[in-house]
Amino acid sequence: MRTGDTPHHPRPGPGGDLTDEATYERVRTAQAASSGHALSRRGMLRLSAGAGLGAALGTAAASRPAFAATATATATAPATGIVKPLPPELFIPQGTNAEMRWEAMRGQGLLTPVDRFFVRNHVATPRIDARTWRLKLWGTGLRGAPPESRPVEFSYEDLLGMRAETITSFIECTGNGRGFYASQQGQEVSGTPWRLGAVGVARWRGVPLAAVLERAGVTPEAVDILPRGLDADFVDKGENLGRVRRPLPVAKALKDVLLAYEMNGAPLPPDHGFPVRLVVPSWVGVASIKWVGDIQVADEPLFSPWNTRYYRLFGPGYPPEGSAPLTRMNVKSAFELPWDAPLPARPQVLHGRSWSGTGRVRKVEVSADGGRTWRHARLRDRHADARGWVRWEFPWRPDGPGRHELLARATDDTGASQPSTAPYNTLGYLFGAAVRHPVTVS
Ligand SMILES: Nc1nc2c(c(=O)[nH]1)N[C@H]1C(S)=C(S)[C@@H](COP(=O)(O)O)O[C@H]1N2
Ligand SMILES: [Mo]
Repeated sequence: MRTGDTPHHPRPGPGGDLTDEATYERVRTAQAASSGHALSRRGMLRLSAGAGLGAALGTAAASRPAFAATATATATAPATGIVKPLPPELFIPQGTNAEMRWEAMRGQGLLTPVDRFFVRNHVATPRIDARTWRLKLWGTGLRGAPPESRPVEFSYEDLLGMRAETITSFIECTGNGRGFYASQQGQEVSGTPWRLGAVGVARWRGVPLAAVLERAGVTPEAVDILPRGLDADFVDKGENLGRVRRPLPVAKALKDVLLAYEMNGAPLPPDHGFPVRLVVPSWVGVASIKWVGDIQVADEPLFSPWNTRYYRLFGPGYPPEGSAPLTRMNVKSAFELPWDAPLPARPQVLHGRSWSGTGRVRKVEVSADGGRTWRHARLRDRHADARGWVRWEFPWRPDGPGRHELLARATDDTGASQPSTAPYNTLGYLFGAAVRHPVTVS
Protein backbone atom coordinates (compact mmCIF):
# COMPACT_ATOMS: atom_id res chain seq x y z
CA MET A 1 0.00 0.00 0.00
CA ARG A 2 1.24 3.44 -0.79
CA THR A 3 1.14 5.70 2.23
CA GLY A 4 1.23 9.47 2.46
CA ASP A 5 -0.45 11.81 0.07
CA THR A 6 0.55 11.27 -3.49
CA PRO A 7 0.92 14.40 -5.56
CA HIS A 8 2.66 12.56 -8.39
CA HIS A 9 0.35 12.06 -11.28
CA PRO A 10 2.15 9.77 -13.62
CA ARG A 11 1.52 10.91 -17.12
CA PRO A 12 1.57 8.44 -19.94
CA GLY A 13 5.07 8.44 -21.35
CA PRO A 14 5.68 10.17 -24.66
CA GLY A 15 5.33 6.84 -26.40
CA GLY A 16 2.31 5.37 -24.63
CA ASP A 17 2.11 3.04 -21.65
CA LEU A 18 5.58 1.55 -21.55
CA THR A 19 4.79 -0.42 -18.44
CA ASP A 20 3.32 -3.00 -20.75
CA GLU A 21 5.78 -5.33 -22.41
CA ALA A 22 4.31 -5.40 -25.91
CA THR A 23 3.88 -1.64 -26.02
CA TYR A 24 7.40 -1.23 -24.70
CA GLU A 25 8.86 -3.21 -27.58
CA ARG A 26 6.74 -1.61 -30.28
CA VAL A 27 7.42 1.95 -29.16
CA ARG A 28 11.11 1.31 -28.56
CA THR A 29 11.62 -0.20 -31.97
CA ALA A 30 9.93 2.77 -33.60
CA GLN A 31 11.90 5.23 -31.49
CA ALA A 32 15.18 3.53 -32.20
CA ALA A 33 14.42 3.62 -35.90
CA SER A 34 13.53 7.31 -35.85
CA SER A 35 16.19 8.53 -33.44
CA GLY A 36 18.87 8.47 -36.11
CA HIS A 37 20.86 5.92 -34.20
CA ALA A 38 20.04 3.33 -36.81
CA LEU A 39 19.76 0.73 -34.14
CA SER A 40 18.08 -1.93 -36.18
CA ARG A 41 16.93 -5.13 -34.57
CA ARG A 42 19.62 -6.98 -36.46
CA GLY A 43 22.23 -4.45 -35.40
CA MET A 44 21.19 -4.72 -31.83
CA LEU A 45 21.41 -8.48 -31.96
CA ARG A 46 24.89 -8.31 -33.40
CA LEU A 47 25.99 -5.85 -30.78
CA SER A 48 24.45 -7.69 -27.90
CA ALA A 49 25.91 -10.96 -29.03
CA GLY A 50 29.36 -9.52 -29.60
CA ALA A 51 31.80 -7.59 -27.48
CA GLY A 52 31.49 -4.08 -26.11
CA LEU A 53 27.77 -3.49 -26.32
CA GLY A 54 27.93 -0.48 -24.03
CA ALA A 55 30.80 1.12 -25.91
CA ALA A 56 29.20 0.51 -29.27
CA LEU A 57 25.92 2.04 -28.19
CA GLY A 58 27.59 5.01 -26.56
CA THR A 59 25.69 4.48 -23.34
CA ALA A 60 26.88 4.98 -19.81
CA ALA A 61 29.00 1.88 -19.95
CA ALA A 62 31.36 3.33 -22.47
CA SER A 63 32.95 5.99 -20.37
CA ARG A 64 34.29 5.43 -16.90
CA PRO A 65 33.18 8.50 -14.97
CA ALA A 66 35.59 10.05 -12.51
CA PHE A 67 33.02 9.81 -9.74
CA ALA A 68 33.04 6.03 -9.89
CA ALA A 69 36.11 6.27 -7.72
CA THR A 70 34.19 7.88 -4.86
CA ALA A 71 32.50 4.57 -4.08
CA THR A 72 34.57 2.32 -1.91
CA ALA A 73 33.84 -1.03 -3.44
CA THR A 74 35.60 -3.81 -1.64
CA ALA A 75 34.81 -7.46 -1.54
CA THR A 76 33.97 -8.76 1.90
CA ALA A 77 33.20 -12.33 2.89
CA PRO A 78 35.66 -14.24 0.70
CA ALA A 79 33.51 -17.15 -0.41
CA THR A 80 30.40 -15.42 -1.75
CA GLY A 81 31.00 -11.69 -1.46
CA ILE A 82 27.86 -11.54 0.67
CA VAL A 83 28.17 -9.69 3.99
CA LYS A 84 25.37 -11.12 6.12
CA PRO A 85 25.58 -14.58 7.70
CA LEU A 86 24.18 -17.38 5.53
CA PRO A 87 23.25 -20.15 7.99
CA PRO A 88 22.52 -23.42 6.16
CA GLU A 89 19.09 -23.73 7.80
CA LEU A 90 18.01 -20.48 6.09
CA PHE A 91 19.93 -20.45 2.80
CA ILE A 92 20.99 -22.64 -0.10
CA PRO A 93 24.33 -21.37 -1.55
CA GLN A 94 24.14 -20.49 -5.27
CA GLY A 95 27.59 -19.16 -6.20
CA THR A 96 27.69 -15.40 -5.57
CA ASN A 97 24.00 -15.65 -4.62
CA ALA A 98 22.05 -17.09 -1.69
CA GLU A 99 18.66 -18.73 -2.07
CA MET A 100 16.11 -18.67 0.76
CA ARG A 101 14.93 -22.04 2.01
CA TRP A 102 11.14 -22.01 1.86
CA GLU A 103 10.73 -23.77 5.20
CA ALA A 104 12.26 -20.58 6.67
CA MET A 105 9.01 -18.72 5.88
CA ARG A 106 6.93 -21.13 8.00
CA GLY A 107 5.28 -19.16 10.81
CA GLN A 108 6.46 -15.79 9.49
CA GLY A 109 4.22 -12.80 8.90
CA LEU A 110 3.72 -11.15 5.54
CA LEU A 111 7.31 -9.91 5.34
CA THR A 112 10.52 -11.83 4.73
CA PRO A 113 12.93 -11.01 7.58
CA VAL A 114 16.26 -9.64 6.33
CA ASP A 115 18.15 -12.57 7.90
CA ARG A 116 16.57 -14.90 5.32
CA PHE A 117 15.92 -12.59 2.35
CA PHE A 118 17.58 -14.03 -0.78
CA VAL A 119 20.60 -12.26 -2.26
CA ARG A 120 21.27 -12.01 -5.98
CA ASN A 121 24.69 -10.47 -6.63
CA HIS A 122 26.44 -10.31 -9.99
CA VAL A 123 29.63 -9.47 -8.06
CA ALA A 124 30.55 -8.91 -4.40
CA THR A 125 28.51 -6.64 -2.13
CA PRO A 126 30.30 -3.25 -2.11
CA ARG A 127 30.79 -1.34 1.16
CA ILE A 128 29.67 2.23 0.62
CA ASP A 129 30.09 5.23 2.91
CA ALA A 130 26.77 7.09 3.04
CA ARG A 131 28.56 10.31 4.03
CA THR A 132 30.45 10.61 0.77
CA TRP A 133 27.87 8.81 -1.40
CA ARG A 134 26.02 10.94 -3.96
CA LEU A 135 23.21 10.04 -6.32
CA LYS A 136 23.98 11.68 -9.68
CA LEU A 137 21.45 12.37 -12.39
CA TRP A 138 22.52 13.45 -15.85
CA GLY A 139 21.62 13.18 -19.50
CA THR A 140 19.60 14.60 -22.35
CA GLY A 141 16.26 14.00 -20.60
CA LEU A 142 16.96 16.67 -17.97
CA ARG A 143 16.56 20.45 -18.35
CA GLY A 144 19.88 21.93 -19.43
CA ALA A 145 21.05 18.40 -20.26
CA PRO A 146 23.71 18.10 -17.53
CA PRO A 147 26.67 16.00 -18.74
CA GLU A 148 27.97 13.05 -16.81
CA SER A 149 30.83 15.20 -15.53
CA ARG A 150 28.50 17.84 -13.99
CA PRO A 151 25.45 15.89 -12.83
CA VAL A 152 22.60 16.98 -10.56
CA GLU A 153 23.51 15.55 -7.15
CA PHE A 154 21.61 14.31 -4.12
CA SER A 155 23.27 13.33 -0.85
CA TYR A 156 21.92 10.64 1.48
CA GLU A 157 20.77 13.48 3.80
CA ASP A 158 18.99 15.19 0.89
CA LEU A 159 16.98 12.05 0.24
CA LEU A 160 16.19 11.49 3.93
CA GLY A 161 14.87 15.06 4.01
CA MET A 162 12.38 14.54 1.18
CA ARG A 163 8.82 13.28 1.64
CA ALA A 164 9.00 9.54 2.25
CA GLU A 165 6.76 6.77 1.03
CA THR A 166 6.42 3.18 2.17
CA ILE A 167 5.39 0.23 0.03
CA THR A 168 5.19 -3.51 0.57
CA SER A 169 6.47 -5.32 -2.48
CA PHE A 170 8.16 -8.51 -3.51
CA ILE A 171 11.47 -8.58 -5.27
CA GLU A 172 11.90 -11.73 -7.31
CA CYS A 173 14.67 -12.87 -9.59
CA THR A 174 13.49 -13.47 -13.16
CA GLY A 175 15.21 -16.86 -12.98
CA ASN A 176 13.36 -17.94 -9.83
CA GLY A 177 12.30 -21.57 -10.39
CA ARG A 178 14.82 -21.98 -13.22
CA GLY A 179 16.04 -25.33 -11.87
CA PHE A 180 12.66 -26.89 -12.65
CA TYR A 181 13.15 -26.51 -16.40
CA ALA A 182 15.71 -29.33 -16.02
CA SER A 183 14.32 -31.33 -13.08
CA GLN A 184 10.64 -31.16 -14.02
CA GLN A 185 10.67 -30.67 -17.79
CA GLY A 186 13.99 -32.25 -18.82
CA GLN A 187 15.09 -29.03 -20.54
CA GLU A 188 18.58 -27.64 -20.43
CA VAL A 189 18.78 -23.92 -19.68
CA SER A 190 21.66 -21.70 -18.55
CA GLY A 191 21.85 -19.65 -15.37
CA THR A 192 21.57 -20.14 -11.62
CA PRO A 193 19.39 -23.24 -10.99
CA TRP A 194 17.18 -21.66 -8.30
CA ARG A 195 14.28 -23.59 -6.87
CA LEU A 196 11.59 -21.17 -5.62
CA GLY A 197 13.61 -19.24 -3.04
CA ALA A 198 14.76 -16.28 -5.16
CA VAL A 199 11.90 -14.13 -3.91
CA GLY A 200 11.18 -12.07 -0.81
CA VAL A 201 8.63 -9.51 0.35
CA ALA A 202 9.72 -6.45 2.32
CA ARG A 203 8.43 -3.09 3.45
CA TRP A 204 10.47 -0.55 1.59
CA ARG A 205 10.67 3.09 2.64
CA GLY A 206 12.27 5.80 0.59
CA VAL A 207 11.70 8.65 -1.82
CA PRO A 208 9.53 8.23 -4.90
CA LEU A 209 11.82 8.21 -7.91
CA ALA A 210 9.30 10.59 -9.49
CA ALA A 211 10.09 13.25 -6.88
CA VAL A 212 13.83 12.98 -7.49
CA LEU A 213 13.38 13.07 -11.27
CA GLU A 214 11.15 16.12 -10.99
CA ARG A 215 13.62 17.91 -8.73
CA ALA A 216 16.42 17.07 -11.17
CA GLY A 217 14.40 18.67 -14.00
CA VAL A 218 13.08 15.75 -16.03
CA THR A 219 11.64 16.98 -19.35
CA PRO A 220 8.53 15.77 -21.17
CA GLU A 221 10.87 14.42 -23.85
CA ALA A 222 12.56 11.98 -21.46
CA VAL A 223 12.06 8.38 -22.58
CA ASP A 224 14.30 6.06 -20.57
CA ILE A 225 16.32 6.21 -17.39
CA LEU A 226 19.38 4.05 -16.75
CA PRO A 227 20.19 3.48 -13.08
CA ARG A 228 23.63 2.01 -12.50
CA GLY A 229 25.00 0.18 -9.47
CA LEU A 230 28.25 0.98 -7.66
CA ASP A 231 29.28 -2.66 -7.43
CA ALA A 232 32.28 -3.74 -9.53
CA ASP A 233 32.14 -4.43 -13.26
CA PHE A 234 30.41 -7.67 -14.21
CA VAL A 235 32.62 -9.96 -16.29
CA ASP A 236 30.79 -12.67 -18.22
CA LYS A 237 33.04 -15.44 -19.53
CA GLY A 238 35.98 -13.04 -19.84
CA GLU A 239 33.96 -10.20 -21.32
CA ASN A 240 33.63 -7.03 -19.24
CA LEU A 241 30.04 -5.80 -19.43
CA GLY A 242 30.58 -2.87 -17.10
CA ARG A 243 28.54 -2.12 -14.05
CA VAL A 244 25.07 -3.61 -13.54
CA ARG A 245 22.53 -1.28 -15.14
CA ARG A 246 19.18 -1.73 -16.80
CA PRO A 247 17.08 0.83 -18.66
CA LEU A 248 13.63 1.58 -17.28
CA PRO A 249 10.93 3.46 -19.21
CA VAL A 250 10.25 6.91 -17.73
CA ALA A 251 6.56 5.96 -17.58
CA LYS A 252 7.29 3.20 -15.05
CA ALA A 253 9.89 5.32 -13.26
CA LEU A 254 7.25 8.00 -12.59
CA LYS A 255 4.53 5.52 -11.68
CA ASP A 256 5.43 3.58 -8.54
CA VAL A 257 9.21 3.19 -8.29
CA LEU A 258 10.94 3.93 -5.00
CA LEU A 259 14.50 5.00 -4.21
CA ALA A 260 14.51 2.95 -1.02
CA TYR A 261 16.79 3.56 1.96
CA GLU A 262 14.92 1.36 4.46
CA MET A 263 13.94 -2.31 4.42
CA ASN A 264 11.52 -3.65 7.07
CA GLY A 265 11.99 -0.55 9.21
CA ALA A 266 15.81 -0.45 9.30
CA PRO A 267 18.44 1.11 7.03
CA LEU A 268 19.04 -1.04 3.95
CA PRO A 269 21.55 -3.80 4.77
CA PRO A 270 24.75 -3.82 2.65
CA ASP A 271 23.68 -6.88 0.66
CA HIS A 272 20.36 -5.34 -0.31
CA GLY A 273 21.71 -2.06 -1.64
CA PHE A 274 22.92 0.26 1.13
CA PRO A 275 22.69 3.22 1.06
CA VAL A 276 19.97 3.37 -1.64
CA ARG A 277 18.41 0.96 -4.13
CA LEU A 278 15.58 1.06 -6.61
CA VAL A 279 12.44 -0.91 -5.84
CA VAL A 280 10.47 -1.49 -9.04
CA PRO A 281 7.26 -3.19 -7.87
CA SER A 282 5.99 -6.25 -9.74
CA TRP A 283 8.84 -6.14 -12.25
CA VAL A 284 11.77 -8.48 -12.84
CA GLY A 285 14.20 -8.27 -9.90
CA VAL A 286 17.05 -6.95 -12.03
CA ALA A 287 15.15 -3.67 -12.49
CA SER A 288 15.58 -2.99 -8.77
CA ILE A 289 19.17 -1.79 -9.05
CA LYS A 290 21.07 -1.93 -5.74
CA TRP A 291 23.76 0.52 -4.56
CA VAL A 292 22.57 2.99 -7.16
CA GLY A 293 25.23 5.59 -7.91
CA ASP A 294 23.95 7.44 -10.94
CA ILE A 295 20.91 7.62 -13.16
CA GLN A 296 21.14 8.62 -16.79
CA VAL A 297 17.95 10.27 -18.03
CA ALA A 298 17.71 10.22 -21.81
CA ASP A 299 15.43 11.59 -24.51
CA GLU A 300 16.07 8.45 -26.56
CA PRO A 301 15.81 4.71 -25.86
CA LEU A 302 18.69 3.26 -23.87
CA PHE A 303 20.21 -0.20 -24.01
CA SER A 304 22.47 -2.30 -21.83
CA PRO A 305 23.25 -6.02 -21.82
CA TRP A 306 20.52 -6.35 -19.18
CA ASN A 307 17.72 -5.42 -21.57
CA THR A 308 19.23 -6.92 -24.73
CA ARG A 309 21.20 -10.14 -24.24
CA TYR A 310 19.65 -10.89 -20.84
CA TYR A 311 16.10 -10.58 -19.54
CA ARG A 312 14.41 -11.35 -22.81
CA LEU A 313 13.05 -14.73 -23.89
CA PHE A 314 15.22 -16.56 -26.42
CA GLY A 315 14.73 -19.86 -28.20
CA PRO A 316 12.30 -21.54 -30.59
CA GLY A 317 9.33 -19.29 -31.26
CA TYR A 318 11.20 -16.09 -30.42
CA PRO A 319 12.86 -13.73 -32.87
CA PRO A 320 16.68 -13.85 -32.99
CA GLU A 321 16.98 -10.70 -30.87
CA GLY A 322 14.63 -12.28 -28.33
CA SER A 323 11.25 -11.24 -26.98
CA ALA A 324 10.47 -7.74 -25.76
CA PRO A 325 12.50 -6.87 -22.64
CA LEU A 326 10.83 -8.61 -19.70
CA THR A 327 8.82 -6.38 -17.41
CA ARG A 328 6.31 -7.97 -15.03
CA MET A 329 6.88 -11.19 -13.12
CA ASN A 330 4.38 -14.03 -13.44
CA VAL A 331 2.25 -16.04 -10.99
CA LYS A 332 3.96 -18.45 -8.59
CA SER A 333 3.22 -20.53 -5.50
CA ALA A 334 5.42 -22.24 -2.93
CA PHE A 335 4.91 -24.56 0.04
CA GLU A 336 6.55 -23.52 3.32
CA LEU A 337 8.18 -26.94 3.48
CA PRO A 338 11.69 -28.32 3.08
CA TRP A 339 12.39 -29.93 -0.26
CA ASP A 340 11.84 -33.70 0.22
CA ALA A 341 10.05 -32.92 3.49
CA PRO A 342 9.44 -35.81 5.87
CA LEU A 343 5.75 -35.59 6.90
CA PRO A 344 3.77 -37.57 9.47
CA ALA A 345 1.08 -40.04 8.33
CA ARG A 346 -1.81 -38.16 9.91
CA PRO A 347 -4.15 -35.29 9.03
CA GLN A 348 -2.28 -31.98 8.95
CA VAL A 349 -2.42 -28.47 7.53
CA LEU A 350 -0.05 -27.53 4.71
CA HIS A 351 1.01 -23.89 4.40
CA GLY A 352 2.25 -21.83 1.50
CA ARG A 353 2.26 -18.50 -0.31
CA SER A 354 1.36 -17.25 -3.78
CA TRP A 355 2.24 -14.03 -5.55
CA SER A 356 1.90 -12.39 -8.95
CA GLY A 357 3.37 -9.44 -10.81
CA THR A 358 0.32 -9.14 -13.02
CA GLY A 359 -2.51 -8.86 -10.48
CA ARG A 360 -3.93 -9.74 -7.09
CA VAL A 361 -3.99 -13.44 -6.19
CA ARG A 362 -7.64 -14.53 -6.02
CA LYS A 363 -7.53 -18.32 -5.91
CA VAL A 364 -5.09 -21.04 -4.93
CA GLU A 365 -5.60 -24.74 -5.60
CA VAL A 366 -3.55 -27.62 -4.26
CA SER A 367 -3.06 -31.15 -5.56
CA ALA A 368 -1.63 -33.90 -3.38
CA ASP A 369 -1.79 -36.59 -6.06
CA GLY A 370 0.69 -35.30 -8.59
CA GLY A 371 -1.78 -33.01 -10.34
CA ARG A 372 -4.72 -35.36 -10.98
CA THR A 373 -7.17 -33.72 -8.57
CA TRP A 374 -7.20 -30.21 -7.15
CA ARG A 375 -8.95 -28.60 -4.19
CA HIS A 376 -9.12 -24.97 -3.09
CA ALA A 377 -6.70 -23.74 -0.45
CA ARG A 378 -7.96 -21.22 2.13
CA LEU A 379 -6.53 -17.75 1.53
CA ARG A 380 -5.42 -15.95 4.69
CA ASP A 381 -4.51 -12.58 3.17
CA ARG A 382 -7.15 -11.81 0.61
CA HIS A 383 -6.71 -8.09 1.18
CA ALA A 384 -2.96 -7.93 1.58
CA ASP A 385 -0.98 -5.64 -0.70
CA ALA A 386 -1.27 -6.86 -4.29
CA ARG A 387 2.48 -6.33 -4.75
CA GLY A 388 3.29 -8.71 -1.89
CA TRP A 389 1.99 -12.26 -1.46
CA VAL A 390 -0.91 -14.11 0.13
CA ARG A 391 -0.54 -16.91 2.65
CA TRP A 392 -2.75 -19.98 2.33
CA GLU A 393 -3.60 -23.19 4.18
CA PHE A 394 -4.62 -26.60 2.97
CA PRO A 395 -5.85 -29.37 5.27
CA TRP A 396 -4.43 -32.67 4.07
CA ARG A 397 -4.95 -36.28 5.08
CA PRO A 398 -2.22 -38.40 3.45
CA ASP A 399 -3.67 -41.53 1.84
CA GLY A 400 -0.75 -43.62 3.07
CA PRO A 401 3.00 -43.69 3.64
CA GLY A 402 5.51 -43.11 0.88
CA ARG A 403 6.52 -40.42 -1.55
CA HIS A 404 3.93 -37.86 -2.66
CA GLU A 405 4.07 -34.86 -4.95
CA LEU A 406 2.37 -31.70 -3.74
CA LEU A 407 1.46 -29.00 -6.27
CA ALA A 408 0.00 -25.54 -5.78
CA ARG A 409 -1.30 -23.21 -8.45
CA ALA A 410 -2.63 -19.69 -8.06
CA THR A 411 -4.81 -17.50 -10.26
CA ASP A 412 -4.77 -13.71 -10.12
CA ASP A 413 -7.57 -11.26 -10.87
CA THR A 414 -6.43 -10.87 -14.48
CA GLY A 415 -7.05 -14.60 -14.94
CA ALA A 416 -3.31 -15.34 -15.14
CA SER A 417 -2.61 -18.75 -13.64
CA GLN A 418 -0.01 -21.49 -13.42
CA PRO A 419 0.08 -24.10 -16.20
CA SER A 420 1.44 -27.63 -15.84
CA THR A 421 4.45 -26.83 -18.02
CA ALA A 422 6.36 -23.58 -18.44
CA PRO A 423 7.17 -22.44 -22.00
CA TYR A 424 10.83 -23.15 -22.68
CA ASN A 425 13.35 -20.35 -23.15
CA THR A 426 17.10 -20.83 -23.30
CA LEU A 427 17.90 -18.59 -20.31
CA GLY A 428 15.27 -20.27 -18.15
CA TYR A 429 13.31 -17.17 -17.16
CA LEU A 430 9.77 -16.97 -15.78
CA PHE A 431 9.22 -20.57 -14.72
CA GLY A 432 5.53 -20.21 -13.89
CA ALA A 433 4.34 -23.82 -13.97
CA ALA A 434 3.03 -25.48 -10.81
CA VAL A 435 6.07 -26.99 -9.08
CA ARG A 436 6.01 -30.67 -8.06
CA HIS A 437 7.17 -30.58 -4.45
CA PRO A 438 8.26 -34.02 -3.20
CA VAL A 439 7.43 -35.10 0.36
CA THR A 440 7.78 -38.45 2.10
CA VAL A 441 5.02 -39.57 4.46
CA SER A 442 5.97 -42.04 7.18
N1 LIG B 1 23.86 -3.09 -8.57
C1 LIG B 1 23.23 -4.27 -8.63
N2 LIG B 1 21.89 -4.28 -8.56
C2 LIG B 1 21.20 -5.45 -8.63
C3 LIG B 1 21.88 -6.68 -8.84
C4 LIG B 1 23.31 -6.65 -8.89
O1 LIG B 1 23.99 -7.68 -9.00
N3 LIG B 1 23.94 -5.42 -8.80
N4 LIG B 1 21.16 -7.83 -8.98
C5 LIG B 1 19.78 -7.66 -9.47
C6 LIG B 1 19.00 -8.86 -9.50
S1 LIG B 1 19.26 -9.88 -10.84
C7 LIG B 1 18.04 -9.13 -8.56
S2 LIG B 1 17.04 -10.48 -8.70
C8 LIG B 1 17.85 -8.25 -7.38
C9 LIG B 1 18.01 -9.03 -6.09
O2 LIG B 1 17.84 -8.21 -4.95
P1 LIG B 1 18.32 -8.73 -3.52
O3 LIG B 1 19.73 -9.22 -3.63
O4 LIG B 1 18.15 -7.58 -2.58
O5 LIG B 1 17.41 -9.88 -3.13
O6 LIG B 1 18.76 -7.16 -7.36
C10 LIG B 1 19.04 -6.60 -8.64
N5 LIG B 1 19.85 -5.42 -8.49
MO1 LIG C 1 17.66 -11.49 -10.81
